Amino acid sequence: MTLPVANITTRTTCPYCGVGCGVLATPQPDGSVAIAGDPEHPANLGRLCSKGSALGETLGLEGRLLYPESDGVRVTWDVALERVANTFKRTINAFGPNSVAFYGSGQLLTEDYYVANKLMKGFIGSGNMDTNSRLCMASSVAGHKRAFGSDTVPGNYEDLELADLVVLVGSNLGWCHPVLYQRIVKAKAERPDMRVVLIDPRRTVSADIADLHLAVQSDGDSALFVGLLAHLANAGIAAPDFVIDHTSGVDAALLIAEDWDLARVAAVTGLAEKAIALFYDWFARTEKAVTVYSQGVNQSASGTDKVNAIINCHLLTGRIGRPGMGPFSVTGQPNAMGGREVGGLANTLAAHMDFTPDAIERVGRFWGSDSIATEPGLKAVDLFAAMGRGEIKAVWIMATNPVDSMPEADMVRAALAVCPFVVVSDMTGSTDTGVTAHVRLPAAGWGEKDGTVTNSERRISRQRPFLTLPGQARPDWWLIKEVAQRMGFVDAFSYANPGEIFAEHAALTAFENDGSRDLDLSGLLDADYASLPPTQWPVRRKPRARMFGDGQFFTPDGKARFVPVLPPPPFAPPPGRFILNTGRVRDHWHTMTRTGKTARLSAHYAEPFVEVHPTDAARLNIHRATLVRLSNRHGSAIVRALVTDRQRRGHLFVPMHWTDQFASNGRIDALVAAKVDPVSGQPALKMAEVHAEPLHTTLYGFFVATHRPILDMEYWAVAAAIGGLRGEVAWREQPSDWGAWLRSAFALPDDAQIETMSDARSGRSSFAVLQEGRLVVALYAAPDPVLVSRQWAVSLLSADALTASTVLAGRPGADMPDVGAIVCSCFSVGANTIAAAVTDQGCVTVEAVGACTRAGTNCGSCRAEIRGIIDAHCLAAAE
Ligand SMILES: Nc1nc2c(c(=O)[nH]1)N[C@H]1C(S)=C(S)[C@@H](COP(=O)(O)OP(=O)(O)OC[C@H]3O[C@@H](n4cnc5c(=O)[nH]c(N)nc54)[C@H](O)[C@@H]3O)O[C@H]1N2
Ligand SMILES: Nc1nc2c(c(=O)[nH]1)N[C@H]1C(S)=C(S)[C@@H](COP(=O)(O)OP(=O)(O)OC[C@H]3O[C@@H](n4cnc5c(=O)[nH]c(N)nc54)[C@H](O)[C@@H]3O)O[C@H]1N2
Ligand code: SF4
Ligand SMILES: [Mo]
Repeated sequence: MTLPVANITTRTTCPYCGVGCGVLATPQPDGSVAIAGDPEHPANLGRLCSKGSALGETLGLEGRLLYPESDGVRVTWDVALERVANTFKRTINAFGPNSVAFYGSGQLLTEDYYVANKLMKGFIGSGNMDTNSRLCMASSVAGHKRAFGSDTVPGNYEDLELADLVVLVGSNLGWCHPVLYQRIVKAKAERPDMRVVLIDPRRTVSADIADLHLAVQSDGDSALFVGLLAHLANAGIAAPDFVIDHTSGVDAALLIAEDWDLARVAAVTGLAEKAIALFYDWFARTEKAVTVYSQGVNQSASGTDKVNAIINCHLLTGRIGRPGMGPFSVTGQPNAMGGREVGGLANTLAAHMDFTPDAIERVGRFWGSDSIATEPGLKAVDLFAAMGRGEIKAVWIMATNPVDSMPEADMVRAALAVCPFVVVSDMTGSTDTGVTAHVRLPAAGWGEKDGTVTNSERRISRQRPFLTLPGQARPDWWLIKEVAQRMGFVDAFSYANPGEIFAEHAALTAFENDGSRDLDLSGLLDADYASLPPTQWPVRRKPRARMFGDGQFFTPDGKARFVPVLPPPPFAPPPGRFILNTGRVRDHWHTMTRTGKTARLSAHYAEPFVEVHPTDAARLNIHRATLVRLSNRHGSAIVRALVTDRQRRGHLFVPMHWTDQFASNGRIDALVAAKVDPVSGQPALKMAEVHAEPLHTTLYGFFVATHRPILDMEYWAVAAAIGGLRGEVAWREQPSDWGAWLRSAFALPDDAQIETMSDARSGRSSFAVLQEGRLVVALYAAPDPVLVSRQWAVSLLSADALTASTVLAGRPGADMPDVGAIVCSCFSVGANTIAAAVTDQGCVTVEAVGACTRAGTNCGSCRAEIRGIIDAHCLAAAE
């Protein structure tokens, strides 16, 4: 390959969320890469969110795993691959195929995933190939299969724009699917009659476009939708022809629903009857209704039931598969759908076929294998539990970081520690999972690899390379096929390129498919892989944009199934305990291996935090920005208090992103119990039960530095910053010798001059280390959370001709105004700048603030937050 060629633009797809935006990547003569939205991609029509826009900043090689390693020592590919193949072979010979496992990811490309699944299920002969989609989409998959007989997402993105009512359930679309959210924002601006209802225990930014926010009690969703089903039936909204001709089981579903009147729903959901009635009335009266749902639905011990409770309402009204209506599960990862398509979940075989005798025989024949697995393998939670018991003796983890993202994460870490052979293929070096591996294989990353992904609306798009492979990194499909061939499966894995793999995958979807299987790519068999345009499946003669509008489903009788759902009783933690809810922030992606590299994306939230309601905070003696310890019998975490009435009382919310690379004690999954949905096996990641208390802290600290310190203390968190990094720390005891502490933590030379300023009365101290007028370290310590402006301090790292007194003062001078916490990460515009535009320049609309400051004018992901600042200031002015 002769990549990269400066100024040549490559059409590719964003590697983050399941919206699947088209990206134009153009390497520049200076080695950087210009990123723009692809105006021709139907998912985004040129838009990108903050994470997509910052992709160019994540391509640096720092932190990358560039060479194969065996027991921590660099080795050749040959040595590493031989060891993997031989150890897997030996283990299988000694203990049988079910003693080994693969754990994959919705961040693999379809081609990578296909090869991994074929090796494990087709040739090793075990079902033990599961994926992080178990943590993500498994309940949606199970719910789809129960209702439709297939894992089919009926609608497409356009339906969200065509709808007159969009119901967001357990979805923070504004932050997690920002471009899709922007499409709704635009549609709503054009058609103000369009309504949006948000169902989420928290008032998230997505409430910005909501006409109604139902702050449902955790897991109250089933009750809410079962009540809705009853209301629709009673109000005569059912579509009798559709129900009779195209569905089965309605009576059983309605029998349960009849008991759920408003009062009962209100009692279980914690919502006011009036608010519930309004939602029911809107839903009943609006034919064009789309219900979008995500992790607040899936990641629950009753996740599959929640999915079916939603689908039941669409079936009863016949609102499915027609323009502007339908249930819509939005996928998280860029290729969550592709993984489901190839059979990446342990309970599917391949190409949307399950472990039925027919499918096993058919797929075995297609693959030319007589050792195909005949039964499902272990689902993620069971897989790591079995590993902990010594039953899994070799595992290969690909493109996922289970030591951070699995529930009971400390148990997962312990399981990996006792597993005799752990292989990790990743693009990043020391992840919390990577450090447990015996063999580490350097994978090619985004921009280097070549293949396809499928987004939430069943659209297959190409990811294309525009960078050369760094070091000895290789694409995932290549390393899996090399191991397969070394295990003796030479012919079945003789792929020369991803195009060949895709062709085989497409052929399998079409193989003996008389229309009884939803996934059918026969129309792509002769397609030119290199120039494949974004295409929705199924594609026989031509692609189909919507499914089920014709009332034809994939169940044996062709009818959709109502599933009777019995809502669970409300969960009340024991006195003194909180419900711990977890999820995402706008600018970070999961375990931060890529977004954590960029200063821009790290500025929005720079440390792990807990959202706590003011009443709960007061009761616990937790104040703004103090530190909080969360604990239960599984583990503990230390996070910063964010006191806010966006949160329900009795509930806490913590982001899932922080790892041991970025904080001393921020791995939130250490606290989440491995309780799973009985149907899907998906863990209830949104509902742990925790104890919360203020952390005993003598002194808080904040620093900026050119380099990363080594911190051995109860609380620290670091984040990328322009010119170095920034960090927060806390001491239980004040260091007795500050000079010694600084020298040791920041590895300063003995002769480094440490300038100091302290104020005995307030107990505040500042320290500065400068070299030729440039800052090396600035540290501010105080008995209360440090008030120094973070953005100002970070700007010191880029300043010349600094004096110690400027740094030590700890407060911006007139020449370096404090922009405040970063709101718009595209243009690094802070809250103070936006507030000044409101108060000094009279900007009272988001557009006016944008014209004045540029904030919110690129990706638009921060527009809701800008509106929040405007509202706060207008309110203050009115008071
Ligand atoms: N910025 C960003 N975007 C991402 C990702 C990321 O890491 N960062 N990850 C991607 C991935 S893989 C995924 S899966 C998606 C996830 O996308 P989302 O599901 O939208 O995101 P989450 O923040 O996990 O959870 C959504 C909401 O569920 C709510 N919730 C919790 N419990 C309940 C409940 O019982 N009922 C209801 N109705 N709501 C509840 C939470 O309060 C939260 O606001 O995001 C994708 N997009
Ligand atoms: N408490 C709580 N826990 C959660 C969730 C939650 O909401 N709350 N959400 C769950 C969900 S929905 C998800 S999807 C998971 C996500 O959790 P993970 O999958 O564990 O998180 P990532 O950080 O995305 O891990 C991806 C890894 O793959 C690497 N990588 C990136 N590209 C490639 C590639 O091309 N090849 C290879 N081999 N490696 C690559 C990255 O460096 C990184 O180490 O977390 C789950 N855990
Ligand atoms: S919405 Fe953002 S993160 Fe998701 S695919 Fe589009 S640009 Fe990427
Ligand atoms: Mo996910």
